[in-house]
Amino acid sequence: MKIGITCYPTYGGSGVVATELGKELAMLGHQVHFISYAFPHRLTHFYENIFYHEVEMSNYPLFEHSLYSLALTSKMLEVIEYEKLDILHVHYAIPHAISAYFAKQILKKSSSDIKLITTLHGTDITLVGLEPSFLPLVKFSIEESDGVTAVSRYLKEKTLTNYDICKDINVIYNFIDTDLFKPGTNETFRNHIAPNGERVLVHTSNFRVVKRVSDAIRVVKEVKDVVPVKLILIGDGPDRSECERLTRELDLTNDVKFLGKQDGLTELLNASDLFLMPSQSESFGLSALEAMACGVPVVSSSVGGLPELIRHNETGYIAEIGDVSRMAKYTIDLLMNERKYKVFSANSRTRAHKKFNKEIIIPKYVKYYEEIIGK
Ligand code: GMT
Repeated sequence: MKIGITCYPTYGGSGVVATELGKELAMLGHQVHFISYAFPHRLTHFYENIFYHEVEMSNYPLFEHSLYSLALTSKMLEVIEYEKLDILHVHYAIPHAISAYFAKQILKKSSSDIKLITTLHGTDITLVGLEPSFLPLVKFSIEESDGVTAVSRYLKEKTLTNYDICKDINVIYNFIDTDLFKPGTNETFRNHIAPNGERVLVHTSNFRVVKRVSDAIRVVKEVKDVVPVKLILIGDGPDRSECERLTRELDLTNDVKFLGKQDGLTELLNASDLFLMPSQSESFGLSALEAMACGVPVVSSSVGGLPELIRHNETGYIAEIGDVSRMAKYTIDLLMNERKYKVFSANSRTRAHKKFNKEIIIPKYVKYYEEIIGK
């Protein structure tokens, strides 16, 4: 098959999923064409079957605001027509699904039969998509897609109810390469971050307000008097300065370390004992899955698709949003009970491997492509 993929190319789970999917499809012998505004950061080296098409932006002085959606449509048109794509698979509805719809309509005149698949990832449905200026567009683009997938059952239900849509949405969970994300040790970093044998908590995100990173910091405040811990915070974003201020206010500057954006996530997870995900909204929680695959149990909030990923009292614990004291209690419970910890750690790895391994999920996408092409 010849497959076009449009996604956000830099940081963020939807771009990671889209790029890893493209790599796997290419390895299966399909031809993959990425169409975006920048080179996807997970394409770390040259892949024979992968091509990249950058969206060209016009900077005509009259256009005070960027016309990215239209420029994207133009690039889609070009790639669909000249590369003879079978499928255009867009990740994150806004604006990708709308741009793709226009491209498909324009190409109808040249009797192109491109199939359009939209994968819904999260805030495209639960947050920004609900803004009055976007809602009708999101609803329309979902209804007009030839196929739609959602990364959790929760997100599927939210889409159907929030947008009053009657459509078959295929739930295909996010996936992970469990040969890359696997348990291991990283004593060098562990000794550096926790020189006195403290336990290491970790959180990684794009530091948006929905991630509630400040709750992870407050958990440290409650845990550290019972179990000595360090918290490493990986990633960057709008809420980081506020989190740094809170860390100073709570007198935790020695216990909470902001590492910023990092590559080498597996090494950092291998130096960690427990992952905190206190999000306000989370349709799946790919970073929690990465931790689980490394045998790191997760303490999370009970939102969105997280209960489909994390098994309460088996692979981790789930608490109400904002219930910092309960999250702290669960953290202490796991860190103080070595036997239980080992069981949870093994369960996390097993669940990641058995249910969310790429070997299980990628064939679901391929099957779905075939089904949509066959329609
Ligand atoms: O929807 C977003 O906030 C952005 C998106 C991203 O690009 O990071 O995250 C969503 O997609 C991920 C991959 O499918 C999911 O693992 C995240 O849970 C989801 N984020 C939210 O729902 C907040």
